[in-house]
Amino acid sequence: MTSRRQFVGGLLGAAVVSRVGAASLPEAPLRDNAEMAPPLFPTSGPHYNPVVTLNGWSLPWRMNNGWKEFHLVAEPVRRQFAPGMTANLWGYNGQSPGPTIECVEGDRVRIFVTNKLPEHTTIHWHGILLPNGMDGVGGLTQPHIPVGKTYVYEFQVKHSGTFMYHPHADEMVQMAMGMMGSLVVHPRDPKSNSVDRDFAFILAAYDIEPGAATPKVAEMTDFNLWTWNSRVFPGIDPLVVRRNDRVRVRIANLTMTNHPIHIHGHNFTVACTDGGWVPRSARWPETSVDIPVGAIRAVEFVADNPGDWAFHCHKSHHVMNAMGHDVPTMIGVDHRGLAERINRLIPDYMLMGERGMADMGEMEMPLPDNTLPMMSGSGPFGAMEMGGMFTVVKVRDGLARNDYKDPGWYQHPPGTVAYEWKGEAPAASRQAEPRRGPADMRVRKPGADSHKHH
Ligand SMILES: [Cu+2]
Repeated sequence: MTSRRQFVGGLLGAAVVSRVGAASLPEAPLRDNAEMAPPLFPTSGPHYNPVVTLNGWSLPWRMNNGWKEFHLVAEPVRRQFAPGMTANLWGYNGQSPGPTIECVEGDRVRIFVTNKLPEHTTIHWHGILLPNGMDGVGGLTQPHIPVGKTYVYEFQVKHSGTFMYHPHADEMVQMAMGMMGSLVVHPRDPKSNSVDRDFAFILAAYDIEPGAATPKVAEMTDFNLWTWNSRVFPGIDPLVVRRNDRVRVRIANLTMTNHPIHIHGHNFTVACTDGGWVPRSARWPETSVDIPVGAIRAVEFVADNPGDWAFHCHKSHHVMNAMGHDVPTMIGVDHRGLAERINRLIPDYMLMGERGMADMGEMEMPLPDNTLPMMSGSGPFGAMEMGGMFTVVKVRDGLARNDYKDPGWYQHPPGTVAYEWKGEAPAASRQAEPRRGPADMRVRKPGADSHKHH
């Protein structure tokens, strides 16, 4: 007790909070679906432009004597990855990832954490500068939160930026099961680093066998579902932005590998990491940003190019859904007649891959229940042959300020879409055969006196 009172006193000077102030638990709002919630505007304290969490939501809070109080409940959840596939995960307040926590630089934050998991847990506030005993490392800075118990974290938020929260207890299992959430601290001055649209999501990877629903928690490298906020394309929300909006996208990586996230039709700069804001003079233009493991990058761009722009991880295996990685390469193999013969034995059998794998984006091969096709999604021009870490930035004229509704596909102005050449096929020019002449073939014999040849 004494040490706790000393901590609070030391942090806040005279404004010591009585234990009675923390005695009643705030409500723990729940969510049972993966739809994007509208931004949660602050009802108290300094104004800020709230973030929008892809396929997620921000956690409501209550004010209590100058403290912003949140309540997280760690618990098993059901999370739909995309229509047709739902997983058994662990998360917070009904979903995985947990709700985004938003607060303001200087806020005094009190977060209640109730453990409804089958084992103990803690929460670490990744990137936040706080007193050691609030850091959430089980065994090192606090006892683990036992099953059924509620612990309280209290700290004053010292700097604005992009952070996250996750357990620091049985980490391999708890993070493989989806326990994570975004934590955004807005600057106290609303004009500082302000943008018009501010998106957040976390990169997470799962290994769920086709037909199964629970991740294999011991997997180290061979994941088959590459997700943004525990969603895969075509289940990931588009980033809907108004033309000429200044846009920020905050991306945290809790997978076991790096992800080069790439935008089409625009360039961006890295404006913020989990260490804080990048000085403007130190930002340079990019179209891909590599997000290292356990790190966060917030990129910013001006959405001045109307259209439907792909936004995705540039590792081509991360824009696919569950598949075996032991698929043989069949390009160039002549299958003619083979499918017919196999079909006499196995009626639904399909051969694939001899012309590439694009056919898989369109065909309907029977899949086990609760399994997504490897490549899916269709656009206005056909199958998109994507999955995993892929979505679309939809830049449109004339959207309302906080309108994030999917505006449908981009209507291209006439004459601005790649088109088929219908004239005579031109003779293809090829690079000339490399010249092979005596001059190129001249070699020196080992040991020969080279001077004689010149
Ligand atoms: Cu990736």
